[in-house]
Amino acid sequence: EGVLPQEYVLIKMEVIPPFPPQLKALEGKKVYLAAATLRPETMYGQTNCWVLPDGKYGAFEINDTDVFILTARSALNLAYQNLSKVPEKPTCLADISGNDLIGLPLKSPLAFNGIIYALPMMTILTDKGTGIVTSVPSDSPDDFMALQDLVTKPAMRAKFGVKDEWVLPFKVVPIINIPEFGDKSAEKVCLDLKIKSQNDKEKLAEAKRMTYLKGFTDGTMIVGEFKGRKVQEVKPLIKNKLLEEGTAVLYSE
Ligand code: A2H
Repeated sequence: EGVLPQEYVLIKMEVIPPFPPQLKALEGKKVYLAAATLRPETMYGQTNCWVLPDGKYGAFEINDTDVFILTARSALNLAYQNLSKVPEKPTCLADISGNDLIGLPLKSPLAFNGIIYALPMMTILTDKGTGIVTSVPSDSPDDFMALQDLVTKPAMRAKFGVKDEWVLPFKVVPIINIPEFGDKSAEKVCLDLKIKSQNDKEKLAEAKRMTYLKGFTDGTMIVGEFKGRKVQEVKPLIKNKLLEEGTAVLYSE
């Protein structure tokens, strides 16, 4: 962890009822997978959610109605940020493994896709953010490659019980134009660098370096309420809109 705290936006990805057996203890509650992001302006392009199959998660009471699924570590931090039913004390209603989350249907704010699914990603760190990541393959090289892996590898889908209809047809949703990279910057850079898989760490770091800053400084929104405006300008506006409508909360660590 760095010296300065990192502030994330937690996107409330709502689990659509009826709940599967492993979530039955949560019946009647509003249950969300809480995904930590630094790019709230990209939420229009969400295609799925990522969980770590071997990851340990819990369902934590945030207030009288809402339950967040995330790591115990992040639940403890949230409890010290006014995001726990009992102040400074996380209350866990159920222990859940990443594998239990795979295939959950979700409704996520701003996403053009009405229903998206929780899918396995191997490179999620459990000591960063919430351990839940929302997937925007148009603008995130990690997300593009993880989805590409599932799409091109039937054995990987079989291993994790991923149904074909959760990943196929694979459609990147273009949301931001970067003059140098076009409307699907992550896809372009992954192809240009010939990245083979989500585990190609060095090349993915390079892809992220190439796209991350450019998306912010040179990107223009091509969809949504702020279409035609610079990413730099609308990022705080979209963040505040999500916070005000209650579909996201701030989280620092
Ligand atoms: B970002 P930083 Cl479109 N393990 O959100 C691995 N990755 C994680 C994570 C974890 N535990 N928690 C969050 N992340 C991802 C959107 C996005 C992101 C786009 C482009 C780039 C990008 C959609 N995924 O991140 O190490 C989340 O993915 C580029 C780094 O704290 C989060 O923002 O800087 C970002 O990594 C936080 O990474």
